[in-house]
Amino acid sequence: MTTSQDLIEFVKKTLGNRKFVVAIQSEPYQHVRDADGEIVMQKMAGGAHVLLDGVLSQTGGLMVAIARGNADKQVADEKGRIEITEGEKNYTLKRIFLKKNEFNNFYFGFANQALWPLCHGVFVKPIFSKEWWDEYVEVNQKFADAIMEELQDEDAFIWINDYHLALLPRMLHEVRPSLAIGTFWHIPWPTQELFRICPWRKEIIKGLLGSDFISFHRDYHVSNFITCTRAELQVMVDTEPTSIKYEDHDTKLVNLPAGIDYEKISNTLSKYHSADKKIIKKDFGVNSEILAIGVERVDYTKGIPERFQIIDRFLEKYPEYIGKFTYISIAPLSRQQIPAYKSLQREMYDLADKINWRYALEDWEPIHIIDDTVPRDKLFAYFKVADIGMVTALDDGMNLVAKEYVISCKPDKGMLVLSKFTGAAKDLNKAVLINPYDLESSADALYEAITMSPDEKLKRNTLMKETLKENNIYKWAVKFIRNTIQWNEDEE
Ligand code: ADQ
Repeated sequence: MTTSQDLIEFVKKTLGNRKFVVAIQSEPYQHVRDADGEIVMQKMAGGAHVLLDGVLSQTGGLMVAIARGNADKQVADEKGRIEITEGEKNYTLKRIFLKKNEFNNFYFGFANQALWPLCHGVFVKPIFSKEWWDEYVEVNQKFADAIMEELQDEDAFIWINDYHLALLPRMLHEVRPSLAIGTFWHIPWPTQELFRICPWRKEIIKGLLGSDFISFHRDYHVSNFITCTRAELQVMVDTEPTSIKYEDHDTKLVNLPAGIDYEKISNTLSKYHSADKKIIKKDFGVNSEILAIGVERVDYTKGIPERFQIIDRFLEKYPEYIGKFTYISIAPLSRQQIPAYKSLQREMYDLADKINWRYALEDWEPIHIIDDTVPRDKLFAYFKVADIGMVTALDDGMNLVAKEYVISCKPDKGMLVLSKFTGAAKDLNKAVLINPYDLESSADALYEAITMSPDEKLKRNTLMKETLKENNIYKWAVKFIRNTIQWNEDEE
């Protein structure tokens, strides 16, 4: 197993004098004023920055991200920098401050109403606005400027993250070709039939091909990217190893599924070794014989209404569970400025009301929604006591929650019901896999998970836990850095 210490030593040896820089849209920590006017630091929920905060808090380095908190400026220096001392090691967070209008066009506009639906196969139509696109280009340029301001003459390894920053690799490569640039695309890459509708598809691909190395969670995302690139640009594609040559610059591509911090989660859980379902009763007032849990931002890619319909069909088909089975949804609202998210929120609450009304008993109803983030250690404790973890995403790059549930659950008691359409389904193939669009078979799968014998659960969870322990976040980070540096050095 690769440890945090292995990563630290690897970075020291491999990066040498290069600075370690991470570019990511959302900062992992924001500063806000609380009700008494005091400035407090809050940890943000979300996939990519949870991972990258986990890496930088071990290695140290610089993270460049957009400021979100209303007191972010007050605590930063004149260049927007602040030291993060939450992890084992300090790292510097450099905040980019955007005007409201810039943020709206960049984030709620192009990133989340054009690219997000374009890349997820979930039948939500992307919207392409020239005004949003122009701002997207501008904000990518601001990231490039902020990074170069910090680098001055230094050389660096730059780890760029996700669909918000597709143009940044080329912008940096053009200013300084010697930079080692790796890009991790955390969401799916669509097929050519879908991607070709984007008016700025060439610019997006050209932007990404400024990287020395690009990786995705799954191999079919890599294949889709290559097909799209071939259709749009004059490129040479090599297969051993997979790489694309465009205008004299080679970019290597590999699928590299993200791992999570197995050790840290296990250590956190030791605090809750005697936890039982009373913690759910205490925190949410819910008493349940069979407890299922789902955790995510409210997002149409996560299949939340489908999950409720699966529960509805399950209770209809297996009425012996009425009064015994309870589902808790920990689902903070997100991206509420976007109409598709507002209507999803309405749909989700209406559906939960309808199902609850249908089955409610005097002191029991099947679905409870908690619309807030919860501290991560508490989250793992809830996973530990839940009999069922439910991940029903309609399309998802990876889905870290699925992995967090498997690490946290009691091996002979818990079982994950997992959508086949998540990147996580490859590593977690001993979970009960479902097609969330198929309500009938998914309701049966939920029944199968609930009634599975403790021996079978133990066998399956042990195998999955071993896989997660082996392929952890540190191994992922080492592979990502190694690939980027090697490929960059081969180019020189
Ligand atoms: P996301 O779409 O944000 O990530 P996910 O991978 O599930 O989704 O990560 C969410 C993270 O936020 C998890 O660590 C989870 O524990 C935490 N979280 C979610 N809701 C929470 C809540 N209510 N309270 C506290 N914590 C909460 C994107 C891609 C994914 C990919 C990741 C990483 O969409 O496919 O897995 O990046 O690459």
